[in-house]
Amino acid sequence: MKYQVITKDGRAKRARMETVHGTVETPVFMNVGTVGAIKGAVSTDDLREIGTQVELSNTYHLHVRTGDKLIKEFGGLHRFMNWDRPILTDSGGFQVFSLAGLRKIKEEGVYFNSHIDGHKIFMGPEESMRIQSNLGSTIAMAFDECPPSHASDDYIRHSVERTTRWLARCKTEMERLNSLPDTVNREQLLFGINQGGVVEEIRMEHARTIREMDLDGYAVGGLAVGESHEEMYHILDVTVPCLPEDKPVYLMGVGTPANILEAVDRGVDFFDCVYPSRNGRHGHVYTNQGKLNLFNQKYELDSRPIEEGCGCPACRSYSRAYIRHLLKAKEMLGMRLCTLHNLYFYNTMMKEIRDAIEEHRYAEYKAAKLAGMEGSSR
Ligand code: PRF
Ligand code: ZN
Repeated sequence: MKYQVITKDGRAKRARMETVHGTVETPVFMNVGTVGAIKGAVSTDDLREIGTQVELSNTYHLHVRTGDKLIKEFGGLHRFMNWDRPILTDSGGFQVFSLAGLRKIKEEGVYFNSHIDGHKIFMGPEESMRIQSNLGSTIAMAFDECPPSHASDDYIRHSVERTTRWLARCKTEMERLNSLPDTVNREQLLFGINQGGVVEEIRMEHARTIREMDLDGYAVGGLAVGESHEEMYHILDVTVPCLPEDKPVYLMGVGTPANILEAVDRGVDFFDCVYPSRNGRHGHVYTNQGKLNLFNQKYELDSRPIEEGCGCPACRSYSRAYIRHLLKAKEMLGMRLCTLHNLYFYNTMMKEIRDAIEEHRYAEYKAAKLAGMEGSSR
């Protein structure tokens, strides 16, 4: 893996990461395909067309449905999905905490019930690394605990210490797996995850600790879980400078276009979020003038595309009126077109961000983009 900062504009970074599955130009928005498919009937052919650089899948979901062993036997997730560009897999930690039923967190890992049929599962750092190794993703995420936003400082401190011990175990297991002859991707990368809620000191201390562990990249987790936007930006302000300059920084599960514009300004490279796809399935579409709800009656005879000048498959061929009709008729095509437009909007915004940083006009770009979308950032 080679990661190179091409240029900086203030704290905003324009960088390039080379992996065994090709190059990633950052800042980048990864398109979320939890079970190895973007919800809304979006294919990997579609992803290529809308400019997706990295696809993101979830360890936990692929483990409980279909199973990572079967995917390994098939030749790995890349071959399974027919996607030859980078894939990042989330470790399962966050999904276990947000989805699974009754769970017990122990030093060795987490005992919980499957959200599909309730059967008992155990997942710890080694299990998560083995599953991600079977999937053969480009980037594996460390197994962490994302403490609830209402947790006490004392709980957060103990949780973060355990996440650090888990990270050491992830690293050891990943090195072992990458040295085995029948591993799908023997150059699988490992990103560590910073936690600490909104407690400044814990965040900074944890960032300095994991920085010493020499990982391929660093994520900031545990944000966008109920705190205010200002708290999130403040935590980024104090945490990102404690992480290495020469490694990629990933803000997990964030966010709105406004959140991304602000986080880029604080040195973040990688993003992912379900908003564009989830909003698309509900007929909420992003434009440079803010979000539209295509269910609104005012679009029933609107012959314009979702956004004038947009090059996405929806805007190239269809009117707001027709897409509104599809959504009202509950036709899958309606959700699909809105999802394609929204992902294209995010991917295009990231391209604009990269160009603006390269041309040292990021502050102006950000201000203009935010002013245009004002008041409708979600
Ligand atoms: N940890 C992991 N995945 C995540 C998060 C986290 O804290 C978040 C928090 N926004 C999203 N996805 N492993
Ligand atoms: Zn469009």
